[in-house]
Amino acid sequence: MYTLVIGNKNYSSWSLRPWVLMRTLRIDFKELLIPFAEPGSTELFRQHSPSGRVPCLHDGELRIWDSLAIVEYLAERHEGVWPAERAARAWARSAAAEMHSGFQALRNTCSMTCGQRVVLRERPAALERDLARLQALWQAGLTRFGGAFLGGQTFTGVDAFFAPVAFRLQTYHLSLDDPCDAYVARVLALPAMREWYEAALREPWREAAHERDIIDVAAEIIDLRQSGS
Ligand SMILES: N[C@@H](CCC(=O)N[C@@H](CS)C(=O)NCC(=O)O)C(=O)O
Repeated sequence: MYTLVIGNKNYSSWSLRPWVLMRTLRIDFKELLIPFAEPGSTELFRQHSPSGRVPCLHDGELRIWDSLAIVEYLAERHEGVWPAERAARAWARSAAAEMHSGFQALRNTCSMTCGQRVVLRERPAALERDLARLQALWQAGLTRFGGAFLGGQTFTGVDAFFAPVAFRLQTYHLSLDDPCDAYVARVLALPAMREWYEAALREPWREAAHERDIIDVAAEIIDLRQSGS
């Protein structure tokens, strides 16, 4: 059986991608969660992942690190990781790659924290540009392939790549147009997303660097995490 090594569910956007894909596609795996910045965690990250970063998939002796490499590895072994239709698959891979290497302002201003609700102090122009591109990209996928999801009727790798964005939009009260907001609601309602979210709320860890990133951009914060303030 696979083992998927991940970080904190509240913060680790990269970990969420393969996790939600594997859960939704019913690809069996054991989860190994290593919390950030706990005593010994740096050594554990290095022990379980060649890059010292998560996610990392273990398949027997094989180590596959980086969320995009993991999804491509899974696509070689399991049906449904990418859309079946060639044009949809090409589009889905392009959109996932764009997410993987882009959307810096969205990532930097709105770091993932599933269990908080944050009113931003300001919305920098670069963030507005990322949101406009996100909306155009999602509109294209939703209209072109006629599905509830970006590459068609079923949840595939491209949706997994944007799943952390759904949490970010919820956390920071960011809204797009109606079809895109409906897509966000659909993604957030998936059983796997609910499972991740509930687990994030129960996590006891607070990592100083992540918490600081959020305080730095916030005008107002509501913490929904257990024992949150
Ligand atoms: N491009 C990588 C990024 C992985 C990454 O940056 N992971 C972060 C957590 S979300 C990490 O492991 N940070 C630990 C550290 O920097 O020590 C991927 O897609 O997997």
